[in-house]
Amino acid sequence: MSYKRILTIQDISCVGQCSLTVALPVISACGVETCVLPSAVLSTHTGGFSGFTFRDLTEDMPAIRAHWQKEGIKFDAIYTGYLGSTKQIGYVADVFDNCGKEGALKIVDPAMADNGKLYYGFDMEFVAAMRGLCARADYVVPNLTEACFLTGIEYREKYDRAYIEELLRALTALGCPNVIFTGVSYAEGKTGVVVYEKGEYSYYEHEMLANSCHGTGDIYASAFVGALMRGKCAYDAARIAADYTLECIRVTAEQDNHWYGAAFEPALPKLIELLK
Ligand code: PXL
Repeated sequence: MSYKRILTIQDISCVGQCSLTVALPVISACGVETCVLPSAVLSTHTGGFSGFTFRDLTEDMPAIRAHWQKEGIKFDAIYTGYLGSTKQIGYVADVFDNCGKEGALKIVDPAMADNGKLYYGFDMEFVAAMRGLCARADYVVPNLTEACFLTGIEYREKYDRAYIEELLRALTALGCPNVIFTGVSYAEGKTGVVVYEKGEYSYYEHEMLANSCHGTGDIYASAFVGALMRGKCAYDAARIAADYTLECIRVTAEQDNHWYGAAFEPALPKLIELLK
């Protein structure tokens, strides 16, 4: 049986341990062929560095897609992360429509916000376009802030299960049947991930570590996609991704002044172990 081939669409931050520099090694370590469509090239990510360069690759996308179509190149799944422009989201929708094999899974990480705020450079027009992309996805992988921007529900730091369920219903009302909702915390010292599949709610709770790192959303979503493509069910993929991300955060805490990302590389053997 041939192994799976996926396409991931997100930026290359040359330095910063996020987006493609995470997705490529993490999904490859899961034993899945990982093809890329870079959305933009930045010298670093935008979360803490200043003066970074940004080359938007929006206008390269239609020709890349057309070449793949001419060559008959198709993918078993398409997974999107940080995108470079509002206009680009339209081209990504076109890739969804034309580059997936029959039944290809579409996974959208609406990577655009955290801690109650949009990332640098994004606006409400981008959010509206991202809402449309989520409507075409089989799975969306938002954090709390992204879920709030997508649904228009007010962001809260303190919440209960009723609030999370309201967000889940509003997210699925956008048109996406399944939500992998990260960073949901109901108890002090604990956090976890909600897996909401076709209206069924399940929750994987784990320890909340004292340190947090930039880029863990990308590590999480990439490990989730890799595990899903290895044939795990959504709940198991969500659990494996959570355990791996926790290990990455633990390893990062042992490093001196590693502020710009998570040290995910030394933890890759753990991910491979979790997949067995
Ligand atoms: O980790 C999300 C991400 C991806 N790519 C770029 C970013 C960020 C978050 O800040 O700036 C360029």
